[in-house]
Amino acid sequence: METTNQGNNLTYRFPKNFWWGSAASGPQTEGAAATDGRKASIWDYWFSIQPECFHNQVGPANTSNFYHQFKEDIQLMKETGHNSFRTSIQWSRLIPDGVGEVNEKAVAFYNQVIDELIANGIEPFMNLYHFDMPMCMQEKDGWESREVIDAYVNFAETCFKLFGDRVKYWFTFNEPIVPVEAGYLYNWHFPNVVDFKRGALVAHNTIVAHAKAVEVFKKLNLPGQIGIILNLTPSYPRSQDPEDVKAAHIADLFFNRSFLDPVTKGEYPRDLVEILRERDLLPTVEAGDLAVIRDNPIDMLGVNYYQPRRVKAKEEPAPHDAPFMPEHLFDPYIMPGRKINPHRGWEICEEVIYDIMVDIRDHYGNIPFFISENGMGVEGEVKFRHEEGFIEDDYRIEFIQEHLKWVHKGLQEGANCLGYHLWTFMDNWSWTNAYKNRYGLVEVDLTNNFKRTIKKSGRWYKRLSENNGF
Ligand code: BGP
Repeated sequence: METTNQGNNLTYRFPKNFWWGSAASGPQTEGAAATDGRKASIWDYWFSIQPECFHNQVGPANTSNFYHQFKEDIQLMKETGHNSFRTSIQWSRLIPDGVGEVNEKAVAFYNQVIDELIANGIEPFMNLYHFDMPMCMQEKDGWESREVIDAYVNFAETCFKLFGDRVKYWFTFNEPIVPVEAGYLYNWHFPNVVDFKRGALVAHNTIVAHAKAVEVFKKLNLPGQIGIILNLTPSYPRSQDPEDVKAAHIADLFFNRSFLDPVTKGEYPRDLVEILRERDLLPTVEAGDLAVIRDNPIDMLGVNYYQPRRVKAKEEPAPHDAPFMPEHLFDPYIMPGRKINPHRGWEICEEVIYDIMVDIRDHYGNIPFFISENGMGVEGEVKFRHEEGFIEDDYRIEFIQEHLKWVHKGLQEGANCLGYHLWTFMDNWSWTNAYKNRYGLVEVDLTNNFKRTIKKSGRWYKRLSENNGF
């Protein structure tokens, strides 16, 4: 595909030094799960006891083989126009027992990845937690335990000291609400608990762990910046009827502002606290927790955007004896005519990315942020194989363009957006969906030694980045 608008003739031009790249995570790409001293995370353990919970029973042992192919991959990042790339350090690789001895082989691996990225002109962005609790820490009750908070902060400090001379952009967590929803509310992920109050404790303790890691980072006085990556799902009411509007407000409190407010403004939204207090659902807050949250706002925010949340006022009240769920306060609303990605079941609504930008500009002090994930998972992409061998994924190019048009508009209107990272660089392992839906700019052939082939979108992404627009 040729871009018609090249060089000076661009319709959408982005600011100088805009970050073009992609995001991935250690557990979804490294593979080598039992290699060089790494120990199990909850994913390895869960797969060992319930492989049927994973698409085609494909587990996390050999995800995409980045551990062995990272040099080749970094060349492919160059070929697909990356000037920045995010991955995560696996706690279970760096400190296999959760606390204590640091695994020197893991240090060597992450050092090589970081150095190789920098040598190729790609800025490394490092995240410290991507749903991947070490199993030994889960055995101590995971995020319900204060001991695990301390262990995580020690892990974070170890990472800052080992790699902070070169990594300038750090993130404490990716989508910290997902382990709460998936692990403690909706029974999607291990430990498969359904208990709102325990979920609330997991959420609070995660935020405390985040704030303490930020505090440690600041004390070390390193050259970089630190933030967190949140998946924002703006809530839209079915109508402007006050009951629908209220339902949307409540959904927003639970699913966005529960994390966004404490990490940026240093406090929980008062109306959320009230809703929980009235129902006796507030988690235990220990002395000093609120102060550490208040005193450690982030430097910059990563925003993962995939889909909006549409809600309406409750039609039937929830049964009295049912254990509390957020959906007792609103109903999901299926908007007629919505556009859906049928492979993932997620709505595609591009202008929402602009609404997020305006919200951050107007209600969050216009803090620096970037789009840290956005992307489209498609099943059965091999049917789009071109006769020359690459996957002709025009739908992905269009998906990116349509979102970028709105990012561009937000930028023109003053939003402080520093870049755009696609989910993801190469096809990788997507949790319980395993390799069902493919998101990459680069194809990974699982039947042929993880062979990489750049897709049409990857070639297009390079031109996008080189032209700094389209
Ligand atoms: C985000 C996660 C990623 C990635 C992506 C795609 O929520 O941060 O890890 O998996 O979603 O979603 P999925 O893999 O569920 O299709």
